[in-house]
Amino acid sequence: MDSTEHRPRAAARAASGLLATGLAVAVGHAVAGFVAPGSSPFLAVADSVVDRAPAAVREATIDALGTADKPALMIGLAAILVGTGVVVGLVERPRRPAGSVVLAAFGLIGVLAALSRPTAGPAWAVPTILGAITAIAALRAMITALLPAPSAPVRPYGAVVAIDPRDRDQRAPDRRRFLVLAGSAVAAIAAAGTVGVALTRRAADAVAERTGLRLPRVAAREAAAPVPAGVVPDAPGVTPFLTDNADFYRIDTALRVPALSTADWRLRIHGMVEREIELDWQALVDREARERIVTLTCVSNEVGGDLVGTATWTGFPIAELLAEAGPLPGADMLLSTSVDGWTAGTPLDALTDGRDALLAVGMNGEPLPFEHGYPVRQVVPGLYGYVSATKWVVDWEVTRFDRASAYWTDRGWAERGPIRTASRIDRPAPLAELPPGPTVVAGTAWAQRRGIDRVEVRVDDGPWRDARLADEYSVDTWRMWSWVWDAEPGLHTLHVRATDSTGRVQPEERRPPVPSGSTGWHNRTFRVVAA
Ligand SMILES: Nc1nc2c(c(=O)[nH]1)N[C@H]1C(S)=C(S)[C@@H](COP(=O)(O)O)O[C@H]1N2
Ligand SMILES: [Mo]
Repeated sequence: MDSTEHRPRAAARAASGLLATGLAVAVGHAVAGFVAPGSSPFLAVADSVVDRAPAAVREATIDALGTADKPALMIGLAAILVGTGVVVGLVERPRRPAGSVVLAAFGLIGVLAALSRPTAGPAWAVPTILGAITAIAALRAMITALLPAPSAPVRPYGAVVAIDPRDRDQRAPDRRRFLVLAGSAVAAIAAAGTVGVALTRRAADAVAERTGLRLPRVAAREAAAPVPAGVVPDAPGVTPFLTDNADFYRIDTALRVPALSTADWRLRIHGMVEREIELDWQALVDREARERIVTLTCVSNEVGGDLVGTATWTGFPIAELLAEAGPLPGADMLLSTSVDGWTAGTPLDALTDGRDALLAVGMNGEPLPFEHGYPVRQVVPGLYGYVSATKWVVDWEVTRFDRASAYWTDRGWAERGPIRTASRIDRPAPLAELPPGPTVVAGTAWAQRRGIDRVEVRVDDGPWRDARLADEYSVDTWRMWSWVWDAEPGLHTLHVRATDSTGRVQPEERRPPVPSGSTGWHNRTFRVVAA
């Protein structure tokens, strides 16, 4: 090719690569603003590097750089991206898209980093994928403008060799087109970058704040009773009594997890009250905190499902806050609203009858994870989450069931949502192939507020047998059980059913979760084969 064209063209190609890489980061960051801040490719990779760095390296860099280790990491990553961008531009050819392959590989790293974050869901891959696709499309367009590929060979017409004029045009670099493309890329980076920063800054602030937040101190008399070892059966692989935050089921309508900081949090208590109250974070945490272990359950849980979990919650009694506002006679519902507009209607008596209904700020000793309602949510023993467990709660209206309705009740779910008695087989795993002989079958059962008094297991059409109940922690937590089955060869189906402390046996009839929670006995089938 023409050597006089070489230098400017190399610079322009490098610029193409840089712009494409910049687009990937900016578009990824902007889309992350709508998904979750942590899903931004740049932030996800930075966070993954921090998490994966061996402790010694981490400490050495923090020693050397003090608190500048985060900015230093960011600058390091930015430098790697600039270098990569230049290379991407220089190696890309219209017919040999090596630069595009490098961008795709970086995209894959970004996707893996985002998906490996502790709270990631499948949607966390989207920002990086969209960023990478935009970048590759832009790179291809710019490089094609700079290095047009001869599209069709020169066609011979009889003895005369004619050059199709369109082919000739396509062979000349189209500087104007390149400049338009590059200018658009700069504008797109600026726009996406601005959107991304605007959308993620508050979130980033909240993330930083949460990391440094100390939970309110809990006086010894308000601490949760210790969990005795006997609350879980002594067998390998049983469901733990306390559910880790990372394993805790998550149900909400939020496409974007709200990132509300404690500084921006307020709770307005109004409606049928003697005094309207507005609480800020400090006014909340200045109160006496308590800690309680409560099992939360989702009304959408199918028979045998896992939309149930138990955590130690740190918070403040809802009853005391309500008492300060002074509900007026005739009020029977607390309509709570989250910062993203979701609502729940909770019977006032469930909040004031002495049960441990909490305005919670901590979950298993940590500030609430964002997905679980940071900075403040409700936890009410005995009621399904859709009528009680408002996350990111900012508004309480004391009202009446005949005047107000809430998000899910407007969509056909029951107005009141007491938790039904349920039981579940957790081990052996579904469809497991087992050797004959004694086999530990274990699981959990719950009937919050009432407590579990009995769990029975049945093999095929045999008689019901009493399972061994693990210790009860409280009537508001699930109760584990185990049963030793003398497994005989063949295909066997085990059923489980629980009885609550009122003597009511869990009904056999299978009903779907709508409108007030599923019913029916859970079963699992196993094949027992002699070795
Ligand atoms: N703001 C808000 N809070 C909410 C919901 C919601 O969609 N939005 N879902 C509720 C439902 S249906 C349940 S079961 C619980 C689940 O809480 P978790 O995600 O912390 O497990 O949150 C409740 N709180
Ligand atoms: Mo739920």
